[in-house]
Amino acid sequence: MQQAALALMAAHSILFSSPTTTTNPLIFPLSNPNTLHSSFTGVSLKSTLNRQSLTLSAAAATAPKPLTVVAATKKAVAVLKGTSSVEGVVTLTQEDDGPTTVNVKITGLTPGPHGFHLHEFGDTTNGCISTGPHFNPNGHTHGAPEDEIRHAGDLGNIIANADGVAEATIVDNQIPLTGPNAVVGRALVVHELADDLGKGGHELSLSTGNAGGRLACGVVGLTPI
Ligand SMILES: [Cu+2]
Ligand SMILES: [Zn+2]
Repeated sequence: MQQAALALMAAHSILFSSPTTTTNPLIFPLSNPNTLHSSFTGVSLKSTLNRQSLTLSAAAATAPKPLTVVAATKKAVAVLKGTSSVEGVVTLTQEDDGPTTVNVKITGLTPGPHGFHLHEFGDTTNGCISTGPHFNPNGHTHGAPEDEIRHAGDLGNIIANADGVAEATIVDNQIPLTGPNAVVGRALVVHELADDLGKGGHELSLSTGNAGGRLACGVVGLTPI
């Protein structure tokens, strides 16, 4: 198990440092239909990985320059607007594959909690309604951000002060800025009411948290770091 993991890590490092040396051996078995037999492919892959490990060791021993791993920071922003005076700006930043930090400032709210979600679509052709349901790539029911069973887009509540201003910093693992579940191109929505986090016993609790109307929304788009 550990050996396999190490081999995979080695293969991964190689992919970063030298794409040309990995592409050829990986493509080679696919280009030859005779090697598609399952057992042979397995053996072939294993030996390919071993060879890559050796290549890595040799390269590390001879090359004076260490591999440079550049931390990749991604940043996105959403400008929230609606049909009322509610508006705001939300920034999302993510380092490598770490959690996404969401900085929220929304004004014009009634004091108290308001449901705040990442909705599936970045489509505002019909206002915030056309942003669709909560982003839910895993087919779960609605929940709280800290729940295991939740929509990826369930970011809980933000709380407006007496001046109607809600400021919050949310750190979440389910709303990455890249990869298959990337949220860039989707929309953030702030609601009229509190999100009951799936526990209100209302018929909408397990789909929307019964958070009421959509006051303002904004499409998440990439921005300079
Ligand atoms: Cu919502
Ligand atoms: Zn939800």
